Amino acid sequence: MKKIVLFLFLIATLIACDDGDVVVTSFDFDDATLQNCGGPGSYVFFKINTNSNESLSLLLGTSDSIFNVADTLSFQLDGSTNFLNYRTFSEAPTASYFCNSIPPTSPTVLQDYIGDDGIATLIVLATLDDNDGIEEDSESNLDTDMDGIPNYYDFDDDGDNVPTAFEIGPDPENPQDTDLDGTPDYLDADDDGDMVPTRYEDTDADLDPRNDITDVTVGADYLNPAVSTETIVDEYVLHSYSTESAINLFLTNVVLTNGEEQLTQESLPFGSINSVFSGTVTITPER
Ligand SMILES: [Ca+2]
Ligand SMILES: [Ca+2]
Ligand SMILES: [Ca+2]
Ligand SMILES: [Ca+2]
Repeated sequence: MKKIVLFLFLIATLIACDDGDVVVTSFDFDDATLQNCGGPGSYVFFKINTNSNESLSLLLGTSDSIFNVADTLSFQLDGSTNFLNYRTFSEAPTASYFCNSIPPTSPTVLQDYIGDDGIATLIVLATLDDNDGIEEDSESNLDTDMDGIPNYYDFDDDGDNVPTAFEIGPDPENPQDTDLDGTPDYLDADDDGDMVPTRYEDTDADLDPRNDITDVTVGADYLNPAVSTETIVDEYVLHSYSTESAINLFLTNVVLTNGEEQLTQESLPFGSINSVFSGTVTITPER
């Protein structure tokens, strides 16, 4: 059995060979997981086939932050700023091989193909969420307060400076509607229906109407129709939302060169990573 395997292996080897040297290339990364490390100035993406001791790695030298905004980015492989490496090793490398700033001396590189022509395309998908307790359609650009932030990641949907999560009340299925006008507080710019917008029932103008209380037995003025003290506040409170990015990476028209040897790949899927970046964004919407 071993002999048959060896025989088939040699055939595969000889097919890949065009100048008489024995070139061992399986170039099989279908089951390998795409991994990444690095950041602006040196993004590294790599796949390791631990069975055949080979790796495919891509370096992108862009100084931009490429993961935090939904976009489709294209990079021309040029051999210096952006390049691909296909390597075979004496034994399988680990992630640290690609992620150390000083390249490790082991395992030994047996063959090193450099891809200095082709296009790397990176599709970045970003999921933005205000975590406000309301299920909102991320396909919809509905923007109730027209502050430029669609409801699905606007933590204050009606722009009254009282966060949605606070305005919903105890039961998200039946959000609170203080003035019973059919519009729940979190979408109502005048929660108590006293004709003074909630954002203006902010006597100390600290961008929080919740702490302006004339009658402690009723509560905050913005929920008390008997109090209609108006203070013009035309600023929005600081907004925050979470963002998580997924990527899909593929290469097209790649030419990998190792001396006289050349491997061409018209279409080379590199794989995807579900959570390549996550963070919190804070912004103050413009009025
Ligand atoms: Ca909005
Ligand atoms: Ca609000
Ligand atoms: Ca209402
Ligand atoms: Ca009021």
